[in-house]
Amino acid sequence: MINKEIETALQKQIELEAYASAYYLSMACWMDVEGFEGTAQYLYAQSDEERMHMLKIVHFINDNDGHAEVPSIDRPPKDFEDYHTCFNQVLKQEQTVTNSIHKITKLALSLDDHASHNFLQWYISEQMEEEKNVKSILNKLKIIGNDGSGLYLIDTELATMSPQPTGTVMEEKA
Ligand code: OFO
Repeated sequence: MINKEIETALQKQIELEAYASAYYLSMACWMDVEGFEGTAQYLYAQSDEERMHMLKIVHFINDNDGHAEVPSIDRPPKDFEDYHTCFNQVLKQEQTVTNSIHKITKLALSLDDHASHNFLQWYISEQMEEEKNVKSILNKLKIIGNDGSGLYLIDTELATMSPQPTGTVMEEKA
């Protein structure tokens, strides 16, 4: 049976993951209309991933005698200053999520809730991977600066780094 304090903390995490999913979706839309289709594809896929992260917590709570609640979230921004700003914000967003995961993991340990502690290890690794990926994109952006052909190249590269997001025309035809 899930510890009630952990259930409340995980419920907040559900909210954070749902917001991350909406935020990436909004950023993907902005990239799409600005002509960065490869980056949009990458961010649409990130949005799907965040929803999957949220669902994993929902199932963990429900499978352990808790009751997960569908979160109400703020609307993410629609417009972004420029390409670089988006990825700086992605890093901030990921760091917020990482901090929250670390806090809940610490709480689980202090409450001797080893099942939750074990469950959260997956999120710790996932956040490390995500932060590493964003930092690598930011490093490339530092080299590129505002060079148009550099941005074109990174946009093409990001398309190859992402799985096909759900709900695409290609997927519907398959
Ligand atoms: Fe949920 O993985 Fe990042 O935020």
